[in-house]
Formats: sequence, structure tokens, C-alpha cells
Amino acid sequence: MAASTTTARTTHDVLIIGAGFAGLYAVHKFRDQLGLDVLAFDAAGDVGGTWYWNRYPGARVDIESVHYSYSFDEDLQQEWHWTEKFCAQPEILSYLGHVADRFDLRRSIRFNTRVTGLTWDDDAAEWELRTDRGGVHRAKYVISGAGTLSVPKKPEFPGVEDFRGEVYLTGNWPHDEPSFEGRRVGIIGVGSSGIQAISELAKTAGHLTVFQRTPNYATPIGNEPTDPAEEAANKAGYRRIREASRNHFLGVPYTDVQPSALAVSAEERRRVFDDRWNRGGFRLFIDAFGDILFDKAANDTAADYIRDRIRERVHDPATAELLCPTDYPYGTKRPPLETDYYEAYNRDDVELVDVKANPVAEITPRGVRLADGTEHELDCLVLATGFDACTGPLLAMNIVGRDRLALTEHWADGPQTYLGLMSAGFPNLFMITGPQSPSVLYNMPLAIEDHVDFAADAIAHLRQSTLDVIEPEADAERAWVEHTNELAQATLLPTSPTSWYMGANIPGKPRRVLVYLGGAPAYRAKCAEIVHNGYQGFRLTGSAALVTA
Ligand code: NA7
Repeated sequence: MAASTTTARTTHDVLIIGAGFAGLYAVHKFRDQLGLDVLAFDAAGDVGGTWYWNRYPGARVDIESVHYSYSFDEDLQQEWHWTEKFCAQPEILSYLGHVADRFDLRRSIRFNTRVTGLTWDDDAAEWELRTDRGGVHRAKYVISGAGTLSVPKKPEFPGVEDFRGEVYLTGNWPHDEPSFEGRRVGIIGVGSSGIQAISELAKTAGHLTVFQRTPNYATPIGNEPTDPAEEAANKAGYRRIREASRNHFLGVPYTDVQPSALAVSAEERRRVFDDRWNRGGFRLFIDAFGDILFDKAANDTAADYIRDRIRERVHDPATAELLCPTDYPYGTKRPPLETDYYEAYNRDDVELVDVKANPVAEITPRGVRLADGTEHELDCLVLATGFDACTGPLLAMNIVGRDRLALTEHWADGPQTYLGLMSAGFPNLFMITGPQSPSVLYNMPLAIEDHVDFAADAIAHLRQSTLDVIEPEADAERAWVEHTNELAQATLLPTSPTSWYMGANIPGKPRRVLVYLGGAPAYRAKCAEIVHNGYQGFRLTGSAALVTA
């Protein structure tokens, strides 16, 4: 690991924020491929990004590991062996550690260093970045790989600090692997993190109490050990697989989607749903019928199917009903994937508590007290309550752009970006997988590579001329925001009352779609067209022109 020396002032070509999938690739791309002087920062003690922090029991990837991995280096993808179809967090962290070793990336990263401020200096036409270690670093270009789900939602429950037991946050899990053996454990939250954790905690806790507000449409992940023959075939065909992935809405090489759930007979629909359910992963969501996310009647067929399967798996009918989502369409909240999640509720030592009907009133020194006065005594409380998604990581960094414009001000009514990659008034700042890009609706490592490559190409383009500043035109940004909103309105997403896709999980956060819903292929084509047209919608200038502008 690189020594975390605090140098008061340094100047570089590129500053990179984060050492997860995005930051690591950016260091390699800009340092090793473009030959630039780079310096990266991460608040964590080592590489990994989201996979460094989310080490709760059951943390696992939801896209097949063979696809959820870097594609930029053929030798890397040939030599790495995934032990399972959907690998667990420790293995993904080892992979990222291997990437850091293989490309000697750690020497360019300052760990245990949080970025606390980022200010555009109009006169020098460069960014000044400040850290919590007192460092002040300057560069012409900044790449934010700060992530999309890296700022956990603040606990909303009064009294948390007075709880006499232990409190754990899934998004900031301790490294010493706490034991829950025989203990009374409570968990609040049944999103992807909660659902993964509950399946594991149920096996060890003495008693597990699940506090559920909104039930989720969880479907089987279908994990299994890697099949050597399949691995060999994947490695032989990696080039084709990556190409197919990049041409798919979600960035996975699935090819079986049918046009409409309403255009087939009930029997055929059931056959398709059964097939996708059994094959696992996001196939039911994205590889069954193309209208599930767009047409309520089509969506109802999938929602009914999932509810039936939940009722088959949960023995107690009242518990099963409580686990069945009814008041929002399938897929409008991020669909979780599971292994034996519903079976956990068949255990005598697992209890489901409905905190929609009877909300959490406070955390007491002994446990969780509900609105009706009932108190659940606990030794440990796990908060799986989600993240300030997509905009949270950027807004946390005190970014101030041209003319002292704060990003918090520019985005007061929701994110404003061009391509979800840059924002007007914030020159030379590339927001990898930023809001209004496909990001979390695209296979993340591929989405990251696309964005880092776009930024690298743009910078290389500038450096070939006398120009050194790129930023979106205000009109282009407005049109992009409108376009992403229109795409969202054509889907069922805005109908979900609490989805983080819409910023609806954080009290007071503007309700705006945070992802681009046109799919990765349309997005990639749009980016290519913009570059082809000479970076249409961007203003490319030289510092001298900028100073006098
Ligand atoms: P999510 O999907 O945002 O889930 C958070 C869960 O916590 C969800 O069930 C929430 O219920 C619940 N929650 C949040 N606040 C409260 C309060 N105040 N009371 C009761 N319950 C609450 O976060 P995850 O970490 O599971 O997943 C985030 C992403 O990480 C995931 O989609 C993957 O991409 C990886 P609610 O639905 O708001 O009623």
C-alpha cells in the first residue's frame, strides 16, 4: 500500500477521486496509457471502492462475475478465475487488489485521504482539490470515481446513539467480522443489502427481527460454482461476449427478451417467467418481456408471478402476504436477487415486523421501540437503510465551479448534467457514471470503462491542439436533462414512492430521475455521435481564451 504522506501542495495533470472500479481504471488509463502525471485519493485504507465498504455477511454481486469485470485488458480477463457464477464480496475485493498489483496502481493513490473540497480556479483554469489530511493539490483535469452508492443514508431514528448494543451499517461494515452467533439481532431495511444480509444472519443469529417497511420483489440469483467448461468457453469468446454486453440495455449478453408480456398466452408467459426465474440473475427483470418496465398491465403479470412464488415458499400465509409487494410495480425499485431469502422466514427464530403499519418510533438503549409502544430488545442492530444515491457522493465534496457556483446550488432542484458525465460551469470535471447516465442500469465495470475512455479521448483530443478546457454548453445540458426526464416518464419508474432511482428514498431530496433510461446501446451511440460531430454540445476552449472570456 502506498504510504499516505501528506504533501501540502502538489500539481499534476489529472486528479482522480476514488480507488474502486472507476478510480483504478482511471489511474491506469491516464498514467500508463496517456502518459500523464496523476494522483488519486480514497478515504478507504485500500482499493475496492464499494467492495471495500460493503463487507456485510451475504454481500455479493448481482451480475455474473464473468461480465461484472474489466474488459480493458485481454491478459487480465484470461488469467483471472472466478470461483462462482456470482462472486461474493471478498473475491471481488481480491480481484481489485490483483488489478492494483498487476498494473502497479497503489503508488499513485493516497489512501485514508478524503476529498473535502474541489474549487475551479478561473484564472489558472485548473482545479484545486483539498483533503482531510491538509493536502492541497492542483490539476487541469479531475476524474470523479466517487461512486454512485457510496454515501450511506444517515440513520433517521432518534436515539441510535443511546443504544447499548452494537449498531452496524451495511454500507460501512467493520473489518473485524462481528459475530452474531446466538445473539438477538435486528435489521432495518429489505433492499438488496438487507435481503442479502438477512439470508446469512438468519443462519447464525440466536433470534433475528426484520423490520420491513416496503416489501421487495426479490428473485433467485441462481448462484453456483464456476463450471470449468463454461469458463473455458467464456474465455475463448470474451471479445464477442463483451461486444454483446455493450449492445444490451443492461450491459449483459442476454438475448432472449420477447417483445411483450401481453402478446403471448398465459401458458407461454408462465413458461417464460419459469425459465427466467430458474436461470436466475436479472433475467426475469430484463430478459423476459421488453414491456415490463413500460406497461403497467405487462408489469402486473410479472408482479403476480413473483407474488405467487413468494406464497409458495413462505409457510405462514400471513408472513407471506406481508412479504408480497403490492403498492408499486416490479422493477421500479432496484430488484434484489436472493438465495434462500424467503425460506429464512420459515425459521422459528426469524420474525418479520411490519414497520409500515407500525413505524419505528425510536431506538432505545435496549432495542427498537415502535409507534404503538412495542419494544423489541436487541443485542445488535443492523441498518440496511440504503444510500444517498448517484448525486450524494458528488454533492458531499464541496465542489465549486466557475464564478463560485457551488454544485449544491446548480443541482438544488436535481442533477443537471450533459450525458451524465459533465455539468455546465464545472469545466474539466468528469463524473464517472454520474447522475443521468446509464450507470446503475448498465453493467458497472463496462459503464465505467466507457466513461473513463470518453474522458481520456476528450483530453487527448484537447492536447492534440492548443485547447485545454472542455465543458458542456448550458443548452446542451438543459436538453439532456429534459431528455432523461422524458425517458423516465415513458417508464413506470416515477410511480414508485420510495425508489432511490428517483431520489425518493431520502427525505427532502428532489424527486428527479437519477439514471438514463434509454439503455446502454442508445447511450453509447449518442456519445459516439457527439464525438463524431466534434464534441457537439461541449465548449472546447484554451486557457488564454478562457481567462479573457
Ligand atoms: P435500498 O435499496 O435503498 O434499501 C433500503 C431499505 O431500507 C428499504 O427497505 C427501505 O424501506 C429501508 N428503510 C430506509 N429508511 C427506513 C426507515 N426510516 N424506516 C424503515 N425502513 C427504512 O438500499 P440497499 O443498500 O439495500 O441497496 C442499495 C443498492 O446497493 C442496491 O440497489 C444495489 O445496487 C447495491 P423503503 O423501501 O424506503 O420503505
